Amino acid sequence: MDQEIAFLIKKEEQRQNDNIELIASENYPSRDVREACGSILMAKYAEGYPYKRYYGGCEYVDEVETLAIERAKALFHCNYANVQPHSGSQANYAAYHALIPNGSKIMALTLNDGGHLTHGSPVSFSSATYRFCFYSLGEDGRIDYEGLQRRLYEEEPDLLLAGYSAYPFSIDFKRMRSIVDKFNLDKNKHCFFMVDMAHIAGIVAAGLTQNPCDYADIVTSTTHKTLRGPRGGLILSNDLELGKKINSAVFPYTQGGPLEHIIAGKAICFLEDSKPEFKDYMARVLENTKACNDELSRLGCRVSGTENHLFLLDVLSSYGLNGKEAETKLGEIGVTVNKNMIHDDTLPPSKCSGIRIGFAAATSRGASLEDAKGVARLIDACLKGKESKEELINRRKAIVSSWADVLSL
Ligand code: DSN
Repeated sequence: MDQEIAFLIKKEEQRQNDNIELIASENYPSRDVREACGSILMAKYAEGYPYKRYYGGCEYVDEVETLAIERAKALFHCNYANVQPHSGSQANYAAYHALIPNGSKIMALTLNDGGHLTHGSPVSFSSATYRFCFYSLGEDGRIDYEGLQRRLYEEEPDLLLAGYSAYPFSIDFKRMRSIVDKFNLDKNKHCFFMVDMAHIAGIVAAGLTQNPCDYADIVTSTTHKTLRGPRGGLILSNDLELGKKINSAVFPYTQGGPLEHIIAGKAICFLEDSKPEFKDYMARVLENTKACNDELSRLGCRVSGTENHLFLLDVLSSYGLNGKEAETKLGEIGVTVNKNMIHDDTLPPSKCSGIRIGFAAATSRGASLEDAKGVARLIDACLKGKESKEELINRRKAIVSSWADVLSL
């Protein structure tokens, strides 16, 4: 009926099929997930929680949400899950509220070093509601755990926050827990430890990195990045008393009616992610990301290195371009990335010295190790500006030609 919107959806589908998608926070959900999210469940109001709703007629959505909760708990080996947050930002909002009163102090990593808007950026609710202080990365671009410990004793925060949006290395959650425990003991404090695992949730689900649920008081996530689910948020814990506070913090404190159609999509994604095929997929994501990083390094570029699904390419020192320029040049040949601050960045966030490259989405479509290296060579050729746009576009088309259609996944 609505030709204008139908046309735009078709164009976006075509763009997704034609392009090489390297935005590290994007991915393609399965057809089952998409169908659940477009289902008639979206017509149902269900404020409250399963079997304790403010509306009648919730008998089926109660079962949907219960399945989503149980599958999330099984996938991440924890005792409590809230599947209602509409997004990662809202999950963080509710998690902070459940843990600490307004005005409390949170210690996080800055946005410039790979943090997130909700981790204390001046333009986010987080810095208006809480006092933030920050820890930083070491010279090598990795978390400086000793520096973090020093900052904890200097700042005496009420909450330590880990988990990042542009950090290419594994995170030692176990070490952070022991730093917080020691601080609490030495100072007779009760600093909480929270992890926002939105970017790496799929790697955690596949058992290929430390599970923050084993160490943090609360773990928040999104479901649409490495997890390959619908767009949405998730909160996990092993503390059932805290779980009651999280429930009230999500509804009614920050949200109204849950999106039961999206919760159905989350339930399907948690089931898909529990299969051996998902573990294989996630291992391939890590291999592809490393192959692309290493090939760019072999070509003489300054790259961050990687132990997860993303890495950073310093386009300023490698090509004399800023991140915005590199993003635009690559966009013109159908390679989609985002500009990103790098660890020792000298440019403002509107320009940045780097781009962030992730392989979760491309691997979902079937990108091989050879493709990952080919993508590196394509990026290099494009940013060097030595080939015509037409030649570069043909190279991109050749790489994508064997990949799956995004609607077939
Ligand atoms: N905006 C997301 C990202 O691109 O990493 C994080 O929420």
